Amino acid sequence: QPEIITIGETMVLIAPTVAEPIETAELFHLETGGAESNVAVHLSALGHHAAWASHLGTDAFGRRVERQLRERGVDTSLVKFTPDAPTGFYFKDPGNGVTYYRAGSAASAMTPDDLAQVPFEQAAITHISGITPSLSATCAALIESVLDRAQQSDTVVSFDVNYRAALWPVAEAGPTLLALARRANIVLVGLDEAEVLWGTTTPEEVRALLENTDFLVIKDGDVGATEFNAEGHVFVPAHKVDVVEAVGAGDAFAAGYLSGYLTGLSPEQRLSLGHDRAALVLKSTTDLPTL
Ligand code: KDG
Repeated sequence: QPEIITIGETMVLIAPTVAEPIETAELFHLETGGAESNVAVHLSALGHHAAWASHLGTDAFGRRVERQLRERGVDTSLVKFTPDAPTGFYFKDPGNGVTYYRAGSAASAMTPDDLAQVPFEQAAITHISGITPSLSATCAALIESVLDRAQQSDTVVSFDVNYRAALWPVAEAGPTLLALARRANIVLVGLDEAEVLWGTTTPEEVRALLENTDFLVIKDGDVGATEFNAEGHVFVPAHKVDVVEAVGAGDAFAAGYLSGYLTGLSPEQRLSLGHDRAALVLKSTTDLPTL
């Protein structure tokens, strides 16, 4: 049985092999990228049984994504291939962010009914992110439904706020993501992200908005991360890293942290494990370097 279940869209990722802009880069990788499946890959690499649930198109891209994740140890038995919509994809443009081609994708058509087969009750952690509610009305309903189902079982919900400005405006994302975060047990959020969404400038201000969250982790880039819990708070500085490309580092951090949570490490140790995993990704152009 999976110790952790993650749910969310995964796409084919096209990224320059070296950190050069798309306009001039010559060689590109075809990879797999999705915040929630990235978390599952890192957790598998750390020795956990992690399952990823989602929809993929019945196209070669979908089969490729499923195969790559399975080969990296992720349990893909909850994945559905749907014929009516394609697998999404996106480009990484080093220095200029990402460009998505995901509107109308297979995963954006997921609905709460797709959760019927997902065995939340058996997983210690269910991990979701703030990307999914932005994809479609049915995906937003799916996330509400995950929280409803989780509340009726012992699974702990981990929510990575993951605001993606290219997908929805702050005016909508700010209140929606705060309401969702308030229903989760573990919340991961960037300090800069919280500032954009909620106008907070310090970890304490974020804590004031999410005062009942059991484990609130606030990441301040290359400075470090703070966990607030019932006993108080702990700060652990980030590693010094020569950053090549940062996309995917948040997922790596989440996985390291959740692995530490699952194995009963102290707050300090689990934040450190988060930084260790993030450092691996920061040094690479891909979301998922060989782990
Ligand atoms: O965290 C990395 C993700 O941003 C990337 O893998 C793509 O899932 C993705 C998204 O929606 O941005």
